[in-house]
Amino acid sequence: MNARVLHLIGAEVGEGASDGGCKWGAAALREHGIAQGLAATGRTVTWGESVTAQPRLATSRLGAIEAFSGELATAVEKVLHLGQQPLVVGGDHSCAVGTWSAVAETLRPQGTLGLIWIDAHLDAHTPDTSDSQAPHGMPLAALLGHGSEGMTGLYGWRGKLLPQNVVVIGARSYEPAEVDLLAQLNVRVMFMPEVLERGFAACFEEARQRVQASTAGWGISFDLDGLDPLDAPGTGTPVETGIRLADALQVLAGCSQDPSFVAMELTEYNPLRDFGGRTAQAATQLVCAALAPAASTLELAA
Ligand code: HAR
Ligand code: MN
Ligand code: MN
Ligand code: MN
Repeated sequence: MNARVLHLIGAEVGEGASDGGCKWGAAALREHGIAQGLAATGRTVTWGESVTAQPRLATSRLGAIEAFSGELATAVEKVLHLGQQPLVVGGDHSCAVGTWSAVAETLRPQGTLGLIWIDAHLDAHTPDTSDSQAPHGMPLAALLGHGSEGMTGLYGWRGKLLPQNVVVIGARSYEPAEVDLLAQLNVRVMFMPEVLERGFAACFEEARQRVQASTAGWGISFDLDGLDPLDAPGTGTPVETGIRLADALQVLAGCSQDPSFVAMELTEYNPLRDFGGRTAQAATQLVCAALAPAASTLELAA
């Protein structure tokens, strides 16, 4: 079973998006009982401090995200050094820079980081290509080493993710410059038509094998807008025809039991658009499925 303490870190950031509602996502999920839900699966759960973006201290939106990324990375690194498993609860998806930079830095003595990126978007803009200039449209490019110095250069090195170690699943809303960058780098992108044709299970299995091969550890960055808005309407930027919740729950079940699974991140929950709390429920179910210890191995270990 997964005996590691699961350590939730709130990433209170909405400044990366045009609609700042995701800033309240972590607090709302905490209020909703996401930690209690996880504890009920049998995991030992702790919720430390949340990290809050401070736009007033920055001269630009990008500057605010850069400063926040460093602070979040420090919090995530601390949790990893304790031997615990981080679950970063967003927050807009710009938080991925801090989360995965810290994981990559911590894994560095052993090897590289593998990452499954579930999202309706590609998040592969740089400040040079983005029309919206929204930093939450840039974190994947930044982790691959492309973008502003403040987003790419945490810990003094670039390329936290190697192109062959990341797979994007569920993309269906993007601009040509993002497709070009990822194609040029040879990143495997499973666009939504492929997911619909092959099924999410087959896609996730291929992705898992790829991110596990020759890496020192792997994780999942789950942007809730990867799900179909029928199941998760409460996100910053919903896009129709996504991954169905029932499929995601079945496929992610128990994936953190893999000894090389290091961390998870859940992003883009916007409580201001979550009428009736359906998305908070979906988000809770998702992390519970992915992070639950196996009932059978739990008995073996006892
Ligand atoms: N591609 C658009 C932009 O850069 C959309 C931004 C991304 N939104 C997200 N990220 N929710 O996954 O403006
Ligand atoms: Mn995203
Ligand atoms: Mn370290
Ligand atoms: Mn998205």
